[in-house]
Amino acid sequence: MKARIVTFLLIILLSPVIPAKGDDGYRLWLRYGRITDRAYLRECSKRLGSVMVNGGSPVLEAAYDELVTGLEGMTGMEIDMVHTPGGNWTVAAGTLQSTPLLASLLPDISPGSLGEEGYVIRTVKSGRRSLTLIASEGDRGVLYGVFHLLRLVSMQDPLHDLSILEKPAVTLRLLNHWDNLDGSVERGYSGCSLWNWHLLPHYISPRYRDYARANASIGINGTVLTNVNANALVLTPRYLAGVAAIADVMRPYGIKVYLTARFSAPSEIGGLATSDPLDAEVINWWRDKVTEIYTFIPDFGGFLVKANSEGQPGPQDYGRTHADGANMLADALAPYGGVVMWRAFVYDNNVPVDRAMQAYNEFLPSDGSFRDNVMLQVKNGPVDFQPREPFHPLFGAMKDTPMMMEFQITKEYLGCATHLVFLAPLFEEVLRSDTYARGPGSEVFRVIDGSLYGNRLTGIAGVANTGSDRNWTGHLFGQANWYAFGRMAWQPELSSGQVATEWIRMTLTHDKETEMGIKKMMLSSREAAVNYMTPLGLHHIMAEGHHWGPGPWVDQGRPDWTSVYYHRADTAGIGFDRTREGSTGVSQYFHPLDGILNDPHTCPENLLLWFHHLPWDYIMRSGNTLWDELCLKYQEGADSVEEYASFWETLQGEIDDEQYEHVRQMLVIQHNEAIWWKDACLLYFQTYSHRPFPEGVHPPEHDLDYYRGLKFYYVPGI
Ligand code: BDP
Repeated sequence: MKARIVTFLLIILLSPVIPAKGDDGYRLWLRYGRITDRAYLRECSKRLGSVMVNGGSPVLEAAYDELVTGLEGMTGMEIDMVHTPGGNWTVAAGTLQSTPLLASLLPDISPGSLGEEGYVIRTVKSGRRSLTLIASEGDRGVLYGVFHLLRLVSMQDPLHDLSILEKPAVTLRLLNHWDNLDGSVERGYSGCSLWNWHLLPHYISPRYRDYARANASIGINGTVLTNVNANALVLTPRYLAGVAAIADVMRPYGIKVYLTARFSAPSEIGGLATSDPLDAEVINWWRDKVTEIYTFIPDFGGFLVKANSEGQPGPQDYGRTHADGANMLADALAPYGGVVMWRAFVYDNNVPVDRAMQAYNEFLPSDGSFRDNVMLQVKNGPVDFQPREPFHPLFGAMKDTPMMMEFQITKEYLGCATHLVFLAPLFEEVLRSDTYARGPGSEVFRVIDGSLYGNRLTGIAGVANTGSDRNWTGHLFGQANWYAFGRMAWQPELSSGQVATEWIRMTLTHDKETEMGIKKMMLSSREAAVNYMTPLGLHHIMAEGHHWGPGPWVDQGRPDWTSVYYHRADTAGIGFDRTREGSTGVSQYFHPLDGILNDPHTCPENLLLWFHHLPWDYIMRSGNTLWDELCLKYQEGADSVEEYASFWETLQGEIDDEQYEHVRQMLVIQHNEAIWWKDACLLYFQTYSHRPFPEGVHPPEHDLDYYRGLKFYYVPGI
């Protein structure tokens, strides 16, 4: 004990007071860097010096290991592990069942109130001792509680009077990897896939465990390993052995593994003449395949399916419905407790209906016809992960089908991994949108957490932005989006500001002023991107194919993949008329929202051109004409990035050198690209508006032909 105090004092005296140098970002928000605040260190030493551990499951082992590693890293203390409840400990972490002492110290926690994943963290007095307790009814809850305590320490939050009770609001909190078996990642901008199928199952990269730790620390409890544009080969034994090896690493961190199921697999790898979901042989094939999968992975989570969407096979190829397809797979999985996440991202160029309306039209009639273990996974907006979209009208409309939210963490349409765009405000905006499905207060998050219609199954998925880059996400601030997704999946009502604060303190700095500056930048960054890419409700005007950079002129090929389909600019004005006189898209929303959106004077201006085609001289609330407002928004977006770049330069020496320099260079790229977006879009739209740029808008650097002529051959992500 004495030796520990001496070491501790030495560490305090020798602790560096300058920021660490050369952080390559690998450790994410789990840096566990040495705390330099001496008063806080004293508090840690008083309260967290010895941990009572009890129970030896792999999940509890992972929890204890993390607790000790984290505390030792942050405080420099050597943590005592005490194995007997009667010993001299200050922290206890365990389940109420396996550690009766915990139950006796927490008499108000009644059985069933926390569940497998919920936990309490509480400071209690026992005689003269002040104890910190982490307790759950399940091992995973203990793990989450441990990560919560580590977060508090990492943020240097007070530790003396803790009274925390947390339970996840959503049951399935999943990452969706769009990773291919060849190691590429569709719409991935941070290197190659994390999964090395060539070496699996024999070589287990240490990254797999660190990936699991990072996810567990933010409450993510499932991962879909493969691309929605699926490859049936992953269902063959050679790959299933690899899936099993990954699942073994994930399991102690409470993470289940899922796969995408290619609907034509029975014909492709099973040798059957058909993949018709009502064919007896096909039904048997899937049943056997699922049984085989569970012999490899006993806790396999289930299938994510993209069917009859963008050329993928599906039940409609055989004249069957989405429900026929989903239910057939669900029946095969049901005996093992697996689920089907059936994607609603369907649209057909041959259907002469506004693309934004097609998924609603397709799925609403099938509400109530899915098996209990099927969820409909719906993108946040009705088109495709644009910088801003209204929420998808299926949220609230499907009363008898559990709806799973799909966000895109990888920034396919928001500057790839090059732009600093914090997505929490986007997640928050969508989750808090009121659907009015059961009157005011029927927010999207209440659909997702099941409280609106009393759904038993609840879920939220994020298309991952992780890859083989050393810092996992390409841009350092991409880590914040992974972090935000997990935290908001656990608690959809969490604010973007809270999430930003946590991430900044855990990743970058504890200096208040620096923190406030970075937070301000993060919280405004999504709006900045909307402004320099698609202001006032514009959407889908990016370059075709790779989607990098502007392409408002794209007018060739499949119409619903062009830009002109969406912006509809002409000499009369701009915007997509989705009013009752137009495509009638507004009518898919509940009353009174339909009416609010239908009228340009009540429609939120940030969605104006999503719902309305308006004349160039339409007068905006600011008093500007629509044309002037559009130009000024583009300029505002580019100016915001210039401000971020200047602000960042003030941080030299305030944060880690490597982090500083990485972001500094990225912001220079982002600023150039923001100007590129502004110039290209404004020059193009000017060919219709025939109006000059208003005062305050910087003249474009090149002419329109220059921007139209830019060609890029090797953009990442395709
Ligand atoms: C689009 C992507 C495409 C995906 C598709 C999907 O461009 O790569 O396959 O979404 O979600 O945004 O299925």
